[in-house]
Amino acid sequence: PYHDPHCGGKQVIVHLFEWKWTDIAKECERFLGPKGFCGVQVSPPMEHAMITTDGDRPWWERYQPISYKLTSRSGNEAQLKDMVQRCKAVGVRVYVDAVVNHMAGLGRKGVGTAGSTFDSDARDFPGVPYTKDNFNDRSDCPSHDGNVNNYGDPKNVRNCYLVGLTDLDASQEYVRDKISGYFNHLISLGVAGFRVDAAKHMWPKDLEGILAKTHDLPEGGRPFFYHEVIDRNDGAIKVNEYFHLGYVTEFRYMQKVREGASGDLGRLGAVYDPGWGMAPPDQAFVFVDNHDTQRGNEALTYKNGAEYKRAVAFTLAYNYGFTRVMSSYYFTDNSAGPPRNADMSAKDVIIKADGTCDNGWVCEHRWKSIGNMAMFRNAVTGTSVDNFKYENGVLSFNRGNKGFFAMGSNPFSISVNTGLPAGEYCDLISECAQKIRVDGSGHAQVSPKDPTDPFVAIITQGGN
Ligand code: AAO
Repeated sequence: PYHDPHCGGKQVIVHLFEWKWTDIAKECERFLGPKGFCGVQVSPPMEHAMITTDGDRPWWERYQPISYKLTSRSGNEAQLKDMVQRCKAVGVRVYVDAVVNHMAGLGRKGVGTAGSTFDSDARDFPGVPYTKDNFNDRSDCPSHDGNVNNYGDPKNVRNCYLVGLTDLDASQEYVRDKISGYFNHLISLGVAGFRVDAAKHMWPKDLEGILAKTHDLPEGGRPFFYHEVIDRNDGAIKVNEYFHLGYVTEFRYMQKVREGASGDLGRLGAVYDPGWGMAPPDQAFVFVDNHDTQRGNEALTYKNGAEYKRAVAFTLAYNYGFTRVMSSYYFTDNSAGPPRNADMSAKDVIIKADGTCDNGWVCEHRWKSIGNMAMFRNAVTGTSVDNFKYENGVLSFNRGNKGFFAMGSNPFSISVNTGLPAGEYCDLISECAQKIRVDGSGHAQVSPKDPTDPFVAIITQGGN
């Protein structure tokens, strides 16, 4: 029931990490709507701590809630509402990154981005309000220091403090009311769903209680939910505990797609490994990197260039899971916040004449072999992967009789069975700068238009 993103059957979400609401509204109108994106995951919109380190403000301060007032580094409630409505008007929905497992970290006190006072050590958050009675205390947590430190024990994972973040006791009706009240406020503004941050650290039955108090969307239907549950079959918490509550993040996909895209592309045919406990396609929420893993060593990111493009384009072409594309800002320091002005506000996203971004924003979603694949995925929904083939460094397959995709580590020219009916189809990657001619037997001569971007993607519906 929580698996419908409410975007008219479209299939791709983009995470516009740390973008301002005013910029997202414009991006929906000028790019995401026309390109067929389903929606945008936005950074946490609630009031958060302001953490100044070395004169900077780290991105991760936004994962330390102070209240559910909608004033954050990305903008205020009026701007949020305007964004949600303008995006919706062009068929693009907004999904909120919901930080509801905890409030700000121990040792912090002061004022949040909406002006609320707080004192974490006293568990006092008057902007909600939450008091010390609303948090898990040491008697609920089996670890010695009160922090999560044993992923083999569900009680430790869910009752202790994740990196010292004050852990809410969501078994309480009062806490469930406050969290669902936050969701309901956002739903009333037009938000269509939520990423639940640190869902692994929440009891599924508590999430059930919260969702039971969460309203339908104004236009009908349950909101869309995807839960951040990091499961590599190496701990006590399994993704399947959350299947009835929505999609689950599938981190094993991230690892598999990296292995495939970095070497023998043929291995990509085995990215879904049910034997490893990976979520089935209709439960898995998949991505090549996210805002955490792009700061570690385990994922491909924009810094990997061609390999990264292969991983993302493949993810969108293949038939596993519900997909999210990452859109970043350039960084070297893992804590560094978004490109910012002297007053700490995020810089505007500037679009250059060639359609790429400026002012420190990477905009992976505007790279041709990524942004143009949303339309491909929409068009081939529900079809199987056929004629999967890896030969002479080129991977190709078709999606039923609706689409054909090919990519290589190098420029290529192949004669191939596309599985498609005869016709002349636009190559989506080149934005129709070339057409691919399929003959009566389904065969075509296929090569990338731009040799530096070795991808070809064609669809039959609306693609000619
Ligand atoms: C900041 C400071 C801390 C300070 C704290 C409180 O950095 O030093 O103590 O404030 O003042 C973000 C930042 C944090 C930041 C926090 C609050 O990343 O650094 O703390 O904001 O400002 C676990 C959770 C998962 C979580 C992830 C980061 O399960 O939910 O850690 N992700 C979300 C967000 C994230 C955010 C929060 C949660 C908090 O996406 O941005 O934090 O709101 C294992 C476990 C995983 C665990 C990882 C990392 O994974 O299985 O559950 O994730 O470890 O601890 C191998 C293993 C695999 C392992 C993996 C690690 O592959 O097989 O088991 O490596 O990648």
